Amino acid sequence: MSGSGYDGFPHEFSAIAEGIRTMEIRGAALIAVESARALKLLAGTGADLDMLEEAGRLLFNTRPTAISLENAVSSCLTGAGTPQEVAENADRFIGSAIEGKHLIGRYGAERIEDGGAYITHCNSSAALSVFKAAVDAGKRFDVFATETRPWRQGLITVRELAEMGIGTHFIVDSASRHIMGEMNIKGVFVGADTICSNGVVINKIGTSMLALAAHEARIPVYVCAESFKFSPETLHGKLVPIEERPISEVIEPGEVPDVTVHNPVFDATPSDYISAIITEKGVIPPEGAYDLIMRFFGGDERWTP
Ligand code: RUB
Repeated sequence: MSGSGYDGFPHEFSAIAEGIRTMEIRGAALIAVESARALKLLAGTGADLDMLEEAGRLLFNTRPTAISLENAVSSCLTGAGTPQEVAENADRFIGSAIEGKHLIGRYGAERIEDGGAYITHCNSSAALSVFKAAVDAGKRFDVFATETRPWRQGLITVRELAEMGIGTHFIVDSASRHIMGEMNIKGVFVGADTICSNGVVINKIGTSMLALAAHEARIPVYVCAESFKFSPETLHGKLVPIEERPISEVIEPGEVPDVTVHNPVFDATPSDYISAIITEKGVIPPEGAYDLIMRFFGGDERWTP
């Protein structure tokens, strides 16, 4: 990987950063946890604080939209006086991410009805933790997973759902509104990459259309997200950058000559279409995002468990 910005970094570190950039490692929680792990690995190789800071910058640049990654890196680096402290901060971040997912599952499972049917979009470990906790609580229900063009993360989701023994269904993205009516859908559960101070949720492209359809169909939309997916930067007006990925993910190169193809991979869902955000700190209305950011990020913009 010489010349790709990783020169001088050990392979264990660059493999993780490159895995995040190429989406071999994906999902807002996992890229955050893996970034913390990458910094811990680096700290263990004798890297000094300057190198760890540089590593943090390299990690930031792998995927621009998910604030989880930035919050993980700053949770490890901000205020750390030695590489050992970076490693300890990384362990703390990883531990609370695991615990957080468990709590989200528990709280979210309260919203799953025995015999109900639900929709999920993309592949969110937080949303899946809700379904898993509901199964563990003895509930039986069905989940419809959207394909999620263009990366088709829905295929990962249906495998995970089926493994849990849930009645699993696969639909193309555009079938969502039809299925809501036909299948008596009781709720939509999605994840988040970034949650803004005004309660707007940034998640996989198509989430806003799904939430709009659910709003029109009077079906609740639940966003499942750890508190490290909230963005303190949005308090100061920053807009969330929406990642654009190669158009080769959408269409064969040259298939439609003279046509501009677009591939934005996230979108913004207005708070009006969100019934609740299920976090490890509790279930909050989207309007509660401001308070949560003030409480858990403090004045220094650093997420603390
Ligand atoms: C994944 C995606 C997920 C969120 C939440 O996008 O949008 O819904 O990241 O996931 P991509 P989780 O596949 O482009 O990374 O709940 O696992 O953090």
